[in-house]
Amino acid sequence: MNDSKKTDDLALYHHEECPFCKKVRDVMNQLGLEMDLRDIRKDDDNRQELVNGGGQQKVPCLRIDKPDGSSEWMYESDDIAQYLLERFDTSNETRH
Ligand SMILES: N[C@@H](CCC(=O)N[C@@H](CS)C(=O)NCC(=O)O)C(=O)O
Repeated sequence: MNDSKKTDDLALYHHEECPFCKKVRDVMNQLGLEMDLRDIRKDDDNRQELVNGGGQQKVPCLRIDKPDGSSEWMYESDDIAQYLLERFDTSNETRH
């Protein structure tokens, strides 16, 4: 995977039955991203991490780890999709 698709600083809290989560996973697949997926129904540690870190037990939530050690917890599937597209979608870039 080239550096432009690196997602080491990202994790998606989700569960399989959630349609908003599916929407985000579809965008990830469309962009060819592999990401740390943390299912909150299959693993209670993931659920607790989400509640303790983000403050709400709501999915999807994208965790963005910052270089200074802090994390941003992004709720709302539309905001997450837009963030991923802005950061990773290179299909409209002009090639020289
Ligand atoms: N507007 C939100 C809706 C997310 C949502 O309703 N997720 C459900 C699961 S499908 C959930 O986690 N609900 C728990 C809650 O809202 O507290 C989005 O687009 O991400």
